Amino acid sequence: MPADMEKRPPLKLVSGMPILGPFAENWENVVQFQAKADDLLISTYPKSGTTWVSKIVDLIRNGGDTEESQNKAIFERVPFLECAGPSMPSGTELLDKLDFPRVIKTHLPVSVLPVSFWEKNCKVIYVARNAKDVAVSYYHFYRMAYGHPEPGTWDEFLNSFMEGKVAFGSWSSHVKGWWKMRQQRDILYLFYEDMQEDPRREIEKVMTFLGKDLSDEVLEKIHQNSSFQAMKNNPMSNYSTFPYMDHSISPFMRKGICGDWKNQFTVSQNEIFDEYYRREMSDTDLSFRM
Ligand code: PPS
Repeated sequence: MPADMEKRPPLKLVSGMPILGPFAENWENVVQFQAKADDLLISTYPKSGTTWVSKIVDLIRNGGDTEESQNKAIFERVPFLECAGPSMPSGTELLDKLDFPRVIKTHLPVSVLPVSFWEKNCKVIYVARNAKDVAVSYYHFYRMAYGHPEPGTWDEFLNSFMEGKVAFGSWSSHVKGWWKMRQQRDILYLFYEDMQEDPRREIEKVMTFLGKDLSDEVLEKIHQNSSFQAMKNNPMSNYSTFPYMDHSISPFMRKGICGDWKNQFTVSQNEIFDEYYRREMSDTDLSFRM
């Protein structure tokens, strides 16, 4: 960990949303960020498949050239807009230096996305994942990524998650907000569960959205190189070169499966969560496969 980094700083609020402390300090640069019309935004609630879809987009844009995609880590090729911390360039600094057209990662809900993305009508790929698997993945991520506060016990973390008192706030507002926005904007809304079910089909959806036409052979190469195992073994996509993470506590590329929540939730936690879920999702036609 960089010496000047405060270990596990508390979350701070920006526009009512909890965010990592160092991110809050760079917030003004995020608000002022000037998107360009050909920027592509990858937006997700944390732990929903951001890195996976980033890798797929990167490979598609390079026509399946795996060597090109290897010359920098994925978090440098697809900078994280609101990321900031001591001893590292912020997302906005990385983006200022990146060649155009850029691919940009964000976890921001629609309500606080910098206005330039809307003004420039940027294309967006949104990936959503079922709330139970997100909560489990997020808990293990909190444990290993010490830019976050202590997660507490799993039960405590799950309560914080349901209360929206985790970094980037409420899961349900996030997925619903972007779901609604897709009716007005150029947004490809994907589901992690669909990507698991048929990665080739979802890769083709992304390809079409990006206006590309790649051969079966290239698509198969992209499929292979973006598989969980290939990404886990690849230091350029497994976050092993990123500071502030201890992969010996829990690897970034942890399990990469659907339904891991069944190994983590108790019967009683599941009942309480189902009740929370019904309440939160009663006003939307957005649905998830658990
Ligand atoms: S982050 O930190 O919010 O950007 O994390 P994010 O990339 O959104 O999500 C991490 C979870 O996605 C899993 N993952 C994958 N699953 C299947 N296939 C591939 N290729 C893949 N790449 C990443 C990763 O393992 C995390 O999920 P869990 O459930 O913790 O394993």
